[in-house]
Amino acid sequence: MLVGIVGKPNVGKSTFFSALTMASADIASYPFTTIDANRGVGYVRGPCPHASLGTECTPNNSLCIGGTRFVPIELLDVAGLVPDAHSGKGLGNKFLDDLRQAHAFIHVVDASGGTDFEGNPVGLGSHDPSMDVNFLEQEISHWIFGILGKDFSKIARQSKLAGKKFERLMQEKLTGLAITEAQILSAMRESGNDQDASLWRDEDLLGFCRALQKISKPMIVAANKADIAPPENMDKLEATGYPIVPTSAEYELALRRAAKAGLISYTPGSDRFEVADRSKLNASQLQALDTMAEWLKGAGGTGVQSILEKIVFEILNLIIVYPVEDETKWVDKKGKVLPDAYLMPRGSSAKDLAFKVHTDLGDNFIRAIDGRTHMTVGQDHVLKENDVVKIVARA
Ligand SMILES: Nc1nc2c(ncn2[C@@H]2O[C@H](COP(=O)(O)OP(=O)(O)O)[C@@H](O)[C@H]2O)c(=O)[nH]1
Ligand SMILES: [Mg+2]
Repeated sequence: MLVGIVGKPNVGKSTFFSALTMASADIASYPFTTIDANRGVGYVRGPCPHASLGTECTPNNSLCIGGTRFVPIELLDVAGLVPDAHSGKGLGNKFLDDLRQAHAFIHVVDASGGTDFEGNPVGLGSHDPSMDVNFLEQEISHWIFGILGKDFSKIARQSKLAGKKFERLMQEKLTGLAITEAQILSAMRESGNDQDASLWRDEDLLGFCRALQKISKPMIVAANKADIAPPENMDKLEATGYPIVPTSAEYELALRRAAKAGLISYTPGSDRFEVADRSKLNASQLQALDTMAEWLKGAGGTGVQSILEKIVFEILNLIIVYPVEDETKWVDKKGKVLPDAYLMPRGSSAKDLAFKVHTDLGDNFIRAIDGRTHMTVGQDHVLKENDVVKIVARA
């Protein structure tokens, strides 16, 4: 799962990325990966089922701290995007290339209104941030249009004459964009373009690309710099109809740093923190912490951790499930307890999980066993949040 952090320059993308990928003191004691300067790992959280087992777990692909399972999400800090990037403006094409693999985007905007369209600093409140919200989706759909447009009439002809599946040909054309055939079919339905593709006009294709962007690369807006944003800007952003979460990347980063240095105890996502020992801090540190504490209380948290969880659990609509080899002890072949946490789309079946673990396991699927009820279930059995499941397959 890869989430791209996107937006124009100077809105706080890198601050956001640093905060999300900064391991807390607890996490840092586990081996984890920083992939490179702008690719790193953040986490989403769920309650670990080990509590109901009565033994500790021994995770493999995720972490467990105090009963909370941390499931890694790859994050990409993308170079700043300016309007008309799809036609090569700014770092346009490099930027778009970076986004190919992303499954979703966090669009960071400067809710304080202190940066213009190009990302230059301007007086606080002088730029309306709601003007920034739309352009990014347009860039992405124009970019998809640019890729399909060139060969579209050929694809349409091929599918008609050779009887090849249209969505298969389209998907091949979009190879590497992390777009599935099912998403292409839904985009055709949603944009009302499900008739013979050789009859599509340019605007039909663009409509299709818009729908495909929304379905395959969903977006959530981080109304960043919320710590200094005028309230009316939040209202303007809300009025765009996009999912909006007020965030302060700056505060989140400061809090994670302070926690790492042992000055405070702070759980990302929380609306409070504890100062370890006030006598160890100087007056300006204390004042900075008090300002943040006051703001956090009103805002309910910095929004940085919660926006990642919102996009994963609510917008991508994923659930965490745990495949095991032994449905009574919840272990794998090597005896590791609840080794792997998988993110699966809500509504996935037992067989989908088998395929996710390994193609062979999917191909040879016989049945599954629910680790809690010990009931046997069939391939179509729909998985629930936090399920522990054994897959039985032909050897
Ligand atoms: N007040 C405030 N400033 C922020 C926040 N996030 C980032 N900044 C500041 O905005 C400027 C640009 O941040 P940066 O992360 O480099 O933006 P990028 O160009 O989008 O990657 C820096 O001066 C940051 O300190 C925030 O949440 N609140
Ligand atoms: Mg940056």
